[in-house]
Amino acid sequence: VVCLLTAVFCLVPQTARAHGGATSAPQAVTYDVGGLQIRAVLGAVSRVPGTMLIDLSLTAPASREVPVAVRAWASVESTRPADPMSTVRLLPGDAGPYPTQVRVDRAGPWDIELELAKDVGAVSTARIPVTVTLPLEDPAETSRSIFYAAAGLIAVTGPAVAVLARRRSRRVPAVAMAVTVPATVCALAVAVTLSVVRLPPVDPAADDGGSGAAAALAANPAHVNVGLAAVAGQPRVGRPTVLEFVLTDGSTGQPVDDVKPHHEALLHVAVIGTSAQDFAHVHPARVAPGRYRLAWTPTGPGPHDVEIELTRGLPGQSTDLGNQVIERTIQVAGRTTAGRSSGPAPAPVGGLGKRRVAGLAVDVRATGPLVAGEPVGFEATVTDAGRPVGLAPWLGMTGHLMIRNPRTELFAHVHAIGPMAPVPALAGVRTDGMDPMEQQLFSVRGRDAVPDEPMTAQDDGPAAGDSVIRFAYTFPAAGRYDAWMQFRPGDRVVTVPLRLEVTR
Ligand SMILES: [Cu+2]
Repeated sequence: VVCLLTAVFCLVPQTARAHGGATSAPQAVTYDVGGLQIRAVLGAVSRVPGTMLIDLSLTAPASREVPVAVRAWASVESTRPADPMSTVRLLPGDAGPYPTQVRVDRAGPWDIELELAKDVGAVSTARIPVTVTLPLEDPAETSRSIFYAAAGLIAVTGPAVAVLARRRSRRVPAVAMAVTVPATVCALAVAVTLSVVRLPPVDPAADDGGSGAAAALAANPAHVNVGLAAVAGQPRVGRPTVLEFVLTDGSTGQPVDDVKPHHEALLHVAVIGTSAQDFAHVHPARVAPGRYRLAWTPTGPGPHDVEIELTRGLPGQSTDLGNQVIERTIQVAGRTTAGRSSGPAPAPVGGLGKRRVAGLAVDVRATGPLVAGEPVGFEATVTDAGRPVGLAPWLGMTGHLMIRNPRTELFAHVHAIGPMAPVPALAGVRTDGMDPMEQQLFSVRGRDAVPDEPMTAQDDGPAAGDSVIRFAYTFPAAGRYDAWMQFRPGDRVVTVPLRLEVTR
């Protein structure tokens, strides 16, 4: 019966509802929710019942106090959150971090819910999927302990029973002998063997390629279908709307909930209008398994390409199944509203060279001509009144570069070369994190690799290297490309729209 049940269980197709994330190591998830960009760092859980430490921080501080209720839900289907919930008050002008904690009483899938005050906007709730894994979960160790205990018990009691029976001159029943003697021999053999031959410990994080389903998934990650719709009809220029993303598995049709945080978000979404200035890099909030929502106010009319970037993973494991970029288009009604008063003026679109963006001087250079099929390096220096600007990490690194060719529908998301956050203050060119091709592109010879950098009298201030970001990319074909370079000088994100001509 047991064999039959096992066989049936193995034959039941695995659904795509596996939970994302893991707490075997701290993980960061960023959501655009309630008009804020909130980054939550979830700490590892060492035992259950126990606490999960959570730090909330903001890319840009709130303009007024915003209370956030933080709750842990024991599973996606649970109707009752674990007690107690905690409340964080995001203060005006303070980007955090705001430390808090929730209580978890079991291993397995959890949802960490952030509920902002209702008046922050249409999307005020977000849930972070996390799989609580405990560090001492080692099935091999447990089974070995049971073996030792049982073997020891039999090895002691077997001969003891026989000796006692002999002493009292009673005949030991034949059945007892028939059981005890072989059992004793077996137990001794097992105990001796196990104590001599140490089985290799099982590392749950490394248990991926072994199981058939996991190996099959890793070899052929199922495509994600993304349904995209505006919740309240067609979006209009200047009118706040809510976009809903519904993720289903390409093979099972089940909601996709095994999305892993990559570069500190579950979904990275670029919304690109017909003008290069009509661009947003955002992170929709997960509201339910496979369901994400984004509050969005279109700034331009016409078709908008929505590039959705995600990585699926196996629950509780470090393995990921590779990146997918899914493109959708959404139509925006209305007309271009020249000279809108709300928000800062859009940055000018330009090629390589110097420009002013958001009060900063940005100089974008390339290591060589932009030729199809040849690697090229981009380098941007950000200064404020001639002084280097310290760039803070954003989404795990110092800079992002999105590249788009509307004619060929190419979309690329390139990350700044260099170490992942937290970025220490370094002077000159960072060679750690550069591969040989990148080192060659930037012809790294040491500090003199950045001649334009004002490096005098700055030894104790923000390091010069912190105001320079570098990217490497190979354009696949000639043509005109739109690109957006993004970085974070302090408590805001600056976007530099670029128009690049690539020759054959
Ligand atoms: Cu992103």
